[in-house]
Amino acid sequence: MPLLFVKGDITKIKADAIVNAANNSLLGGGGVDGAIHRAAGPELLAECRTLHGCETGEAKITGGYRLPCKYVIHTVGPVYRGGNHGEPELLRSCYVKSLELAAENQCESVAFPAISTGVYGYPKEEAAEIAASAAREFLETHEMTVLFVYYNGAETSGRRELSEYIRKHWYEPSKYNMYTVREETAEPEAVAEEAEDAKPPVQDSLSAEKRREKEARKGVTGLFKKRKLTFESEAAGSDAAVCNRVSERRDAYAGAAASCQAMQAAASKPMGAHPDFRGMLDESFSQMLLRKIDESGMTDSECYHRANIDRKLFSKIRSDALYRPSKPTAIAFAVALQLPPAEAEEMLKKAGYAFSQSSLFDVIIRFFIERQEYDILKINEELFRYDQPLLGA
Ligand code: AR6
Repeated sequence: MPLLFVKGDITKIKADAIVNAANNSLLGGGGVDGAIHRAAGPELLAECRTLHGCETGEAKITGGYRLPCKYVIHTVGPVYRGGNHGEPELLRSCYVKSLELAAENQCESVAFPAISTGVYGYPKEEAAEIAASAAREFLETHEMTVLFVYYNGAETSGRRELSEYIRKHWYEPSKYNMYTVREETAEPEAVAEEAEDAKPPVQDSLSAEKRREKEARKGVTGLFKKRKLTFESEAAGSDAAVCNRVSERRDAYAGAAASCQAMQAAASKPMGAHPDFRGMLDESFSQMLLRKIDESGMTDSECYHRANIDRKLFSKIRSDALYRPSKPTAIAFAVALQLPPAEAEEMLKKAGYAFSQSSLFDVIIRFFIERQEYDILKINEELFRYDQPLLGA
């Protein structure tokens, strides 16, 4: 049931069915249509001839021939003429009819290109919204994996506020320089030494011997510093290493702070007033998730659908109180439950994670949670645009 985004060429996708953005004749053309016919071979055209065309907004199915899929579903998107000529309904219908055909043919996975957004000129952002909402609605009642294949990754144009937010909040690892690294790692002696070095020289008052001694010391210090700088610039060069170190430390602090708070809370309770020690045990991720689902009034399936998580994974989490989900899965549930920022952070902490400013993924998620925007498909579209892991399965 998940909805996924992939970059690439749809003719290479190994799904049960791929969808072709065809024209009314179904006899091939340019764009994705041309690419599909070229990759499938002439047998596809021969079968298409037997179908006698297709109406706009409808879909027809053929074999996949030399493609790595069982079927090709041909659908004809509307030509965009300003949006007031039934284009949204027709485009939606392309997705719905194609999905229905896939289900009738027992497909477990189906891949779509961005129909009508090429030669037919449909604005990419609007087309992406229609595609996502049609697929989402369909997936509420069907178990299927739907892939949206973006050919050059530019089928949607992205949110300007998000890019501004990222610029402001992302502690971009590649921008780490030795000074920022140093802030993280500086030891008091190093700082003192630097301050000492910055003082103007007072050589006049030194004897020749003392001067020699000082020079020698400076030499050693210089050497030491050089080595230190080398180490630092190496660390700065290895973005991932620096990033990991910093976020590990932040995670550790977050963990320590949480335990501290828990201890303080436990200590502030009067002795003997709480004989039930279960209250003092930490609630696990799975327990918190189930509690939050109950509190929200959602059913389990509503929740995992909204989280873009499949039923099997949800059952695993449900039946194992100590299950430790991946960070994207934990966040997917926080988003599905529409948790405000503090609770989302708490849920993440239960799974052993914390938000970090040095992670682009985290910054994007925070952008949406702070604005209380919980549409997982929109979040995934942006994550996808920035080459980040997607939420859910
Ligand atoms: N894989 C995935 N997506 C692709 C590929 C590919 N190999 N090639 C192009 N796209 P278009 P339309 C994307 O023009 O607008 C044909 O001639 C492309 O970037 O193929 O529905 C038909 O015969 C774009 O976002 O289809 C019709 O006459 C999207 O696929 C007419 O074009 C759709 O672009 C249909 O026009």
